[in-house]
Amino acid sequence: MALPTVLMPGPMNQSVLNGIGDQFEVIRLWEADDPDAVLAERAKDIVAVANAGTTIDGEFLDRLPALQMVASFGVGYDKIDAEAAAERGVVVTNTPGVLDDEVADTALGLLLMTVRELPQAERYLRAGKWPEGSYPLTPTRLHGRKMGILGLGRIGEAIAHRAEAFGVSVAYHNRRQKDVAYRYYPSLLEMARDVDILTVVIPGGDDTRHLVNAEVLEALGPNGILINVARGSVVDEAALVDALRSRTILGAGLDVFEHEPSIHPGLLEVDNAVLLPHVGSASVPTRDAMGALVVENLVSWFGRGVPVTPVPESADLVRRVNG
Ligand code: 8YV
Repeated sequence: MALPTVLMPGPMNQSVLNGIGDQFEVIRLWEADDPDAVLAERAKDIVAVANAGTTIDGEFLDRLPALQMVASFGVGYDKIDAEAAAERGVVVTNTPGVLDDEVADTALGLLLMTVRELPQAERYLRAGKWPEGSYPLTPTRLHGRKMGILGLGRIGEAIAHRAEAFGVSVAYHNRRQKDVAYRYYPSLLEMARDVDILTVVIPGGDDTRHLVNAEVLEALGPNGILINVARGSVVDEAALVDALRSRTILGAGLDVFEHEPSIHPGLLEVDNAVLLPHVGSASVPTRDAMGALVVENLVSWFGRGVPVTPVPESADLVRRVNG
């Protein structure tokens, strides 16, 4: 019997290829000389897409009439139109849970780097400046600060636990209050006024675009630190550059950017921003665990008709399929 055909639009973690290689036929689209021709020729065979970062919208889905599943690598799936997929009977899965600790560790590392200017201090040493005098004292410190988490999901809670261990108190803003001990703010602006660290962990997409704007940054204030490990689109980057230049806020630690991998030139110029190249989940064991979950979703769906980690937009469809 022919193996089910999986389309891979772009390169993925090797663990995905290793995991599905002998159970599926994999079309490695990025290696094709004429990807459109390959898609047209193989469209009727393609039952799944294994995806890492390619935009999948209604138009793309319409080209694949036999498609049943989009198995996405990563917890964020803002590049996939999951509602359009559900309308077409296509289940979307992501990889939640397995990267929470890694991303939370990165967030705390980034926060410490930003507040205590650790990358700048390291650059000072490497530039041979230490013999001329000590690195200047940092204007502030971490413990005793108040963190407001924008998007208290699983990663947000992992960040909250770590923040508390560093002597930082925690509050949060979500659309709805959760059953947790942290103070809830129905208004992001009010939370920004009351805290001096704003940590962005909310999903990207149209609903959250530019939630962190000039007004929120102004409210965060001159002692305020912005940390973003979610999606660049949540922050109005032009407003952030203005706020960093004018010292409306003290500093920013960013792992994600609006137009990554292009970086706003203003961010590269300011000395009060720490910038990382989207490495939140980027360790071999964590990326392997994410890859394994992509594989589990494909194997489970095509073996038993049950996705392991469907996204909420696919919930009704899964219920209907499974009776
Ligand atoms: C990865 C991420 O960088 O999980 C996410 O949403 O942003 C990261 O873990 C991304 O999935 C790589 O494709």
